Amino acid sequence: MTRILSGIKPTGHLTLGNYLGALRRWVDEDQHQAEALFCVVDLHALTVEHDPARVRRLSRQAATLMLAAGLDPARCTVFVQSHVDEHARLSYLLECVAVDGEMRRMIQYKEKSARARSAGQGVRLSLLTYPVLMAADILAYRADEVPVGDDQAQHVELTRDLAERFNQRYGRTFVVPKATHPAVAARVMDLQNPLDKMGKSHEATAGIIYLLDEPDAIARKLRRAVTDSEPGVSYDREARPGVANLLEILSSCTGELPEKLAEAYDGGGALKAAVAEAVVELLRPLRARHAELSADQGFVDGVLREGAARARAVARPTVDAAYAAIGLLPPA
Ligand code: AQP
Repeated sequence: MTRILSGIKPTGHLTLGNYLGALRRWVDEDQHQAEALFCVVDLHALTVEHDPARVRRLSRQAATLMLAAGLDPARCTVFVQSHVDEHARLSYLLECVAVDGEMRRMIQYKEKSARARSAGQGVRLSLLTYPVLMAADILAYRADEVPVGDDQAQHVELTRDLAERFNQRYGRTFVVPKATHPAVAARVMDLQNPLDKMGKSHEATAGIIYLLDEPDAIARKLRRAVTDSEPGVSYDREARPGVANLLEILSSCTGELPEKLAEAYDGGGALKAAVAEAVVELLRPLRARHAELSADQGFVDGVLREGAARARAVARPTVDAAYAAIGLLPPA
């Protein structure tokens, strides 16, 4: 059976981008079709300036939202990355296989390091090595597929390179995984800046729909979404990124093609209202289930404890094999 691993970083409140680009497919498809592991990748949240209490809170919230969205612990493994030591153990070995230049080429590193510098903050070394830890997350489980949004494709490519290099030098240890992407809304853009993706850690929040936003806030953000001064509605990503983003979000909610949807609206106002209604309805059950689960944290903690035990049992043999293959003396 195909094995799938994917994760969410607790760097902010989960967004519509996280849902349409990743979480929804984990729930609707991946957990039914594969042996699936999903984690809150909390170690990754430490790569930028962070508030410890907030990371802890967001980690719990992300896990609760994953379950609220419909991940079923009877079908898949849900856990927190830092609860399974194998991630950090393997990351170091992969750092010994990766080279400096390939890390500096990563687009996310360039963007986030520039953001840290312009905020007058230091760039943490872990930001540079973050894709290696992500590779460890995937390779430790010998995952065949990594379902991600487009923004993570480059990191999965690096993971493949590191797996192949390690296997070639030290003997076949890892499965070389491939990234898979959803057909539509692989990249949900910021409503205020449709050339930039909707990212949960961005400081300007007006263009971001959070999964726990009230319906009024969702409608307001969509009403104020930046489009253009062209008349009518047409689907053209290059020339009309704002309108295209709205059409893609609507397409993701309704299953209709963006080109087809464009024909149904004669003005931006009507399109925005339709998107707002569709998004509010899409998120309604998730919000309700999140409220129920938040009142039962014992259940969420139990799922995470059990998930970490299962994940550890899967990862340990591979990571132990990597330690032996690279030349480390096993403990007596
Ligand atoms: N805007 C997006 N459109 C489509 N998919 C997205 N994903 C994130 N944003 C979008 C997908 O969500 C999954 C989890 O993402 P992540 O938490 O690992 O980190 P990220 O990709 O860096 O997401 P964010 O929300 O933008 O976080 P920050 O702001 O901290 O960088 C991934 O599969 C991702 O592709």
